[in-house]
Amino acid sequence: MSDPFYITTAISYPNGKPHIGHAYELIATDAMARFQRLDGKDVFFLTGTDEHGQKMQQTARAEGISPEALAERNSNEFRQMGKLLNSSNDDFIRTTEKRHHETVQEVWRRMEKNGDIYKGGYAGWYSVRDEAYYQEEETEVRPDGVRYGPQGTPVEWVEEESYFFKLSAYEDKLLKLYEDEPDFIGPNERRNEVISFVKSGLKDLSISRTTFDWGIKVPGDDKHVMYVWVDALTNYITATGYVEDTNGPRAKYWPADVHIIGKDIIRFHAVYWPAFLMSAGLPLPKRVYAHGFLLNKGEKMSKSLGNVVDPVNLVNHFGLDQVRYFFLREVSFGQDGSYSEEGIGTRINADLANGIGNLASRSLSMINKNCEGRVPTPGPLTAEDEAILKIADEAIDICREEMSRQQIHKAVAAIINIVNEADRYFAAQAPWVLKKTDEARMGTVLYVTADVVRQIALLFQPIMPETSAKILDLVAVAKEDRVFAKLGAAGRLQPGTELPAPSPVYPRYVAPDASKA
Ligand code: ME8
Repeated sequence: MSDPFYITTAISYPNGKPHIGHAYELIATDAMARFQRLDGKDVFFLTGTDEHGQKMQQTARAEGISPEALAERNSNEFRQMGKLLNSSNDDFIRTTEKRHHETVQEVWRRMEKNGDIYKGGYAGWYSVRDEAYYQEEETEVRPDGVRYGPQGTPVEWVEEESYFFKLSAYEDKLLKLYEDEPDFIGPNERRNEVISFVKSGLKDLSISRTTFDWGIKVPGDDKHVMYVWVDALTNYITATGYVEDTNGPRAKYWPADVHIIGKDIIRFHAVYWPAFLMSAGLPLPKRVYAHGFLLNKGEKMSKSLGNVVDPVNLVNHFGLDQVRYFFLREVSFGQDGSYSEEGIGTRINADLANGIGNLASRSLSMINKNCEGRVPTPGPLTAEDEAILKIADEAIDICREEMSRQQIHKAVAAIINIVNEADRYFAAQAPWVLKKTDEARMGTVLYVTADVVRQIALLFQPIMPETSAKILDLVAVAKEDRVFAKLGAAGRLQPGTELPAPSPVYPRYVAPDASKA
């Protein structure tokens, strides 16, 4: 039996259409899920939508529809985006589903039974948009006369009866968790940020609302709906069925190996979530990893700036794998990243068209013309042949190490390094010269290059699933051999195998303006 591996994205608010930040998170998480699958793990990959809360209710009211209808419509948009991006998620959870209501209410009852929930009154500066209360010193009144919270959203004074979670009782336990499990939070900047937040003292958390009703009801007190974060975070365990049955078919996936989220919600995942789970007596996820924010040409995306790029347009313009590649290569996963059309175009041409695309097409065209379209039979290998094969054969070790720490960009860089080395090898060996002087040697060089192309395509599958498959078709790799176990000597190309006529996989990107000129 292969080891289970459970990975999640945040669940998105469907109060609007998905934007490029959502697409980015899904692409990155998909690449990690695909990587582990190809590496032999039994993967469960979850994404979905976070459909309750005041913000949803307000947006729905503004549009003159019910929150159910709003959730349904936009949740479908998120599902569609997943299809468009070729996301390989195994499930898509909606917090309005019955299975989720049941799990959340059970988790609540367990926290209550453990003595961590009490009723009290709550008053404070509340941001509807952040769905969070802030302390007075975290807010400011701006020249427009409006008071704003730390995320730059307006806050209002709210007083209500509320249930509280005894978060203050978890300060030491959380600090011990961060110390005992140094990998619990990544990257390091976020870990430090969370530790200093917890060290500064934790207040009990208001976890129910009476001012609106679009949410999961508090067991035994119908006037209250649960605070949306108690509801939302629990989605990760709902989908495994672990709370209902620790022996159920998906229970083996809990605890999750890693929750992938954006840096703005690290506090919820690294402070509240483990505290809730400890209270309910449930196992904790192994890791929470926060990626950075995408900036459009260096500016924060915002609807008012009009630069919230629609992922559909981006994919239609550049191609899906090209977009996936760009974000995973260009942005250091864990840091903020900036993108622009020029930047994407340049990357596509440098790394894909001129890089792997060119290497594959030059070597495979030569095989097609000079080796009767069959994988040539290699002669004795030279030190140069051995050296380039070794680089390709061993790249998986680097990729595994980097992917285990969510350093996707470094894994991609290791694959691109093979392309660069192989280009150098190909140029130095000059098989087009050997064609006239030493055909047997030409065959060896083409064989070695084609096997390196095979390995590059195998490794690129998590990043660019569709185009990698095309390259693997060109080197006639059987479907069942497209796994990491076949990297290196285990899956070398078989001499004599017939290859299809090569066709280009990565066209050059020409900016629309330039093509008119
Ligand atoms: O926060 N760049 O939902 P959400 C990169 N429902 N990532 C971005 C981004 C950007 N510009 N904008 C948003 C929520 N994200 C909650 C999560 S989880 C139990 C509940 C990321 O739709 C953001 O950081 O506002 C988050 O990880 C995800 O997109 C969904 O954001």
